[in-house]
Amino acid sequence: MTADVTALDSVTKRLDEYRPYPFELETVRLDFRLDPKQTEVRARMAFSPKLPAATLHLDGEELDLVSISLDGRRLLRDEYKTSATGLTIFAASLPEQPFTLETVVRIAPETNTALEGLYMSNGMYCTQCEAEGFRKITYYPDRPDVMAKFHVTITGDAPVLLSNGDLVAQENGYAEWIDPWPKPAYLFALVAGDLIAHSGTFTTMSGREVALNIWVRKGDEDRCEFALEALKRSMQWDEEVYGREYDLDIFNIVAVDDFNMGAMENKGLNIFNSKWVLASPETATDADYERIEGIIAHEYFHNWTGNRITCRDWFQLCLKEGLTVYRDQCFTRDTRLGPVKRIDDVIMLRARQFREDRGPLAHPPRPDHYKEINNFYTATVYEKGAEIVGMLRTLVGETGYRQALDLYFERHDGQACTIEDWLKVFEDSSGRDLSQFKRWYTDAGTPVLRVSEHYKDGVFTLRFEQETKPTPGQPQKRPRHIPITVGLLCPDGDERAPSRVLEMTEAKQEFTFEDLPQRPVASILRGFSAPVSLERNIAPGELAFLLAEDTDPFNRWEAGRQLAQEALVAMAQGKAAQPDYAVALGKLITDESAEPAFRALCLRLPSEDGIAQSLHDRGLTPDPDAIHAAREALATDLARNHEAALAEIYDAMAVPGPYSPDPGPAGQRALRLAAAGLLNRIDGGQRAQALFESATNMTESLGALSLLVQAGADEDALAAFRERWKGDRLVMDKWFMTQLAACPPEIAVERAEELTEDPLFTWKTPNRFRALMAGLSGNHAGFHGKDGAGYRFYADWLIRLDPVNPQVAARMSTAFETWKRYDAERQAIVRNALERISATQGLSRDLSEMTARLLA
Ligand code: 0A1
Ligand code: ZN
Repeated sequence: MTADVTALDSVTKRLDEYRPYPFELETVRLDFRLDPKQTEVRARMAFSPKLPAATLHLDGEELDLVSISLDGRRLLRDEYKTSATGLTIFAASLPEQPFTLETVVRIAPETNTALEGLYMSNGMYCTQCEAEGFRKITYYPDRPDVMAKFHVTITGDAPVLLSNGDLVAQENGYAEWIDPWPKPAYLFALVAGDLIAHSGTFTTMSGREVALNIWVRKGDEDRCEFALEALKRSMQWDEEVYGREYDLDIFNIVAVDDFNMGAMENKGLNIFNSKWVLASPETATDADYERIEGIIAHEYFHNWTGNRITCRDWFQLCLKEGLTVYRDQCFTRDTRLGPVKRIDDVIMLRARQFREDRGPLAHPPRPDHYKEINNFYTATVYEKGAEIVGMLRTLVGETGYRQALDLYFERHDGQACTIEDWLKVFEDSSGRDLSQFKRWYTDAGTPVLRVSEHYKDGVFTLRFEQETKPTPGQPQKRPRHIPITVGLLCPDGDERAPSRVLEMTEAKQEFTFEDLPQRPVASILRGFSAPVSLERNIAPGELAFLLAEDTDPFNRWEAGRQLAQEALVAMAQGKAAQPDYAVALGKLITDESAEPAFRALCLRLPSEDGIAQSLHDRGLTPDPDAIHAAREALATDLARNHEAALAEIYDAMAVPGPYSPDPGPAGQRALRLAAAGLLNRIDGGQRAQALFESATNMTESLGALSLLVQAGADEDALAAFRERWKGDRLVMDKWFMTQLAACPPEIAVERAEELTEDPLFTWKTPNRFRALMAGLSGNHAGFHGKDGAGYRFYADWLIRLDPVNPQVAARMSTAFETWKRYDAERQAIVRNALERISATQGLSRDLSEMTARLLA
């Protein structure tokens, strides 16, 4: 073994090395004296030894230790040691009985640009502790299986001082908070600043009144109402659907501009990226509204799935995340248009998780090793984790699911759990054996499910074969337990056999349907009942039939998507596309019995990245320019073929009256914009221009701007938009992103370079950095331009951001995860760029783990 590998290996954490913490920590008292340069944190921890003669290790990073004492006695220098990662008190200095350890440390929130631990954003103090940020606040056993009751005092020069739990005392510049629920340190939060609350109340199912506050910067208070109402709907839904009641008298949400992720479920004090709280018709799109509601729900639902029942260690992250995403998805399905939400979720899953599963970053939903846990807040842990919960529900049924969840809450409330605990409640409540099913958690990769159909003498047979390609560290794959929901349709469109769940457990397996006088058309994997890649030899005519007739809305949409995908794959190889898609789509778009939102989805062409993946899956090397040209050509064809119908839709779908983010009007706007998007190719940008000038809400304004950008007719519009919104950080993020994502690929990199010179490109703010970089990487043919300028530009900025904010830099490096799909010249440039990042002096653990995995 080389020295290098040993060095890296010493930071690898492994699931099988888990050991319980040798001390019980019952209570912790934290006293903060806030100061931007020198915040003092006094921590008093009541420990009881669980094992004899154990040393006490506390995690701690970048802390300035002022004093340490045990049961009131100052510890001597030879009784403990500090290192870059923590503080160890030797066993000989520890009593066998319970004891209190008190430490005082100093930290500097003002210079904390990594936004982990205690930091400052626009003069406000704020914390982010998940996953391992608490160790940057004080010495502590910073691991989720150590759960303690927190009592916090805050002294500081700020009108609002917040922490978890209930407020027990308050005076000028001082506040005291007690959280009665034991919690791991990652759920700790503190906020202090000049904030203003938008408030309300919620009465729980047992009649308790909970005070609700959304804390924002002055000037933002009129953009909180939607989030507040979404919170109330979430609280109500969790009571009705899961029987879960809120457990404190107050629930606070704080919006912060500088935040590494979307939001954080700290107990009783959720902290949100302001992007996912603030909404007004003029500044937020329909999609923003829906997402805000979903994230508010997600963080609130964590109170039970994450906080009351937490994770034993970070390998179990998808225990809380998969389940909570599943819960927020169901909430949105219940409160908006269920089938449309399901389709949106699958589009996302394929775009992000399937892509991850096929590349060098593939990992199981429950990984068994990592170097930096922050790199595992992924689509696999979140979205695939949610799909696994959905499959469990399909397997045990509606009632079985509720029974399992009731048992989960009853058995594990107050505990730090594992995936094994989770599966056990399903086994115990349903009597089923889930040992094979567990592979969904432990094995990486998306199974390919091949199916062939046979019909003879009234018997219809489906023969399935499953195969999962090797993924990093897992060369051999075992068959999974796959629930496949299938329905059969008569040629006249009637349901022949209603949906039935086939349970596949073997590598090859067949299922028969009897007494069928005619060969049926099978609708397979209804509702996307398992996260697999279905391969089926199906005639375009049958797909067109399913698109027109399937009673399962997901598969109806899926048939259209497949037709489009086939057409695009053919065109990207210079072949002619079959006309079926255009014809079938023509019928659907004028079908007024279908929801506008559903029709809008059907009009959305597969993404260029998706087409590239599809070509790669067929053993071909994707050419980004050819893919872009194919997609443009298909869009133009559709516009020409259906010009009259699209124009009619465009006019009919105008929504009169005041703006509402409700699914009805939002769906109409989506359909209208989808029609405009196609027509934009042939109307010389006329509609886009008119819409841009007349728009009264951000959905239309941004939609129209994006079309103008795409048509290359954007100069005035971009300038006008910038002028109007330059003072609004959230809207300006959209301005940066949209013009890069939508512009002609040949100008994307140059434009990105210019935009980095814009004084509004405050690159240390994660939202702004992400807007620009994700805009560029979202422009498939632009980012993957042959000359490699996109790759070099992107790598340069990751190198620049890394010392400032390693988490965001590492996360953004996933733009490179598909590099091995492309030709040798492109690969050579990417390799070079990745090697350059990886050779950078002082590179963070976050980004160096990512580049090593990307290069492997
Ligand atoms: N638990 C949060 C996500 C989150 C994770 C890490 C963070 O900082 C590194 C912040 C938020 C959620 O699922 O919403
Ligand atoms: Zn979450």
